[in-house]
Amino acid sequence: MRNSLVKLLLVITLFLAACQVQSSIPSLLSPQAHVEVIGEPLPHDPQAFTQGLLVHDSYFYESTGLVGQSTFRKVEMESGQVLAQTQLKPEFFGEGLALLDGHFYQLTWRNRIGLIYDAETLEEIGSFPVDGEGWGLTTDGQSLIRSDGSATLTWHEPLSFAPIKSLQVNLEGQPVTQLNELEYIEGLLYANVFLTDTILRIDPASGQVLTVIDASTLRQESTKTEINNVLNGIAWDPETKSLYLTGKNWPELYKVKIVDGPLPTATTRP
Ligand SMILES: [Ca+2]
Repeated sequence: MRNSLVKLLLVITLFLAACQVQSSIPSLLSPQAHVEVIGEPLPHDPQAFTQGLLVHDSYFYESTGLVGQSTFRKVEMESGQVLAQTQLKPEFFGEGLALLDGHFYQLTWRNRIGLIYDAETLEEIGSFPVDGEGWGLTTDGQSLIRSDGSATLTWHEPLSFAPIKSLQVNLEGQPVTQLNELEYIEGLLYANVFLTDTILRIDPASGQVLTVIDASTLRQESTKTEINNVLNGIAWDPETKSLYLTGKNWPELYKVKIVDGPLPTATTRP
């Protein structure tokens, strides 16, 4: 009887350990970092199923998803107030968002089309074909860079969206799939890994993961009851050199800094 109890406790312990590992990217060799929140959280529309986020001229621009609910919107940073919004066609599922040379580019997930907006008027002025799925989108200032749920990132020409090159993202020699929201920050790529609290810092030349960033401190209560309400918004303000993170249907958006080293455990945290 006692042996059975010990075995049961062991199984439960191993199960809990496995759950913890699955919630982040296991990495013993790669440099690790974690995020710390700066100041008070900013409000974020809890109805916004965030799929793309960026900062331009001190405003957030956001792409939201779900069929029948997808939008492209301009948001006041401090208040979270939606200042302008375009509702996508009901069949479109909004995804990644990038700004390049006076145009916003918004991906759709499986509609095989992307939308182009004038950056001044926010009017939709065109579209482009997408070969495959659209997940995250960002720009290095010359090309658009797309994730598609796999471990591969694809560089595209602006306007035509013609593919230029592809690159596989590897962590310790293994491809990392489910790359999602993207942000290009000072020469490096940052990517959410779908359904995890992990952001990867990636060398855009080699595809190698340089740092595994633990953002689990931001996890919302809603994530525990709705598996899809995950971390999924990375925005960099180049003017203030500030980094912002949020998630799907999260009521808050955070200004954060990335701190070297793993997240301190509860026992070592001050
Ligand atoms: Ca972004």
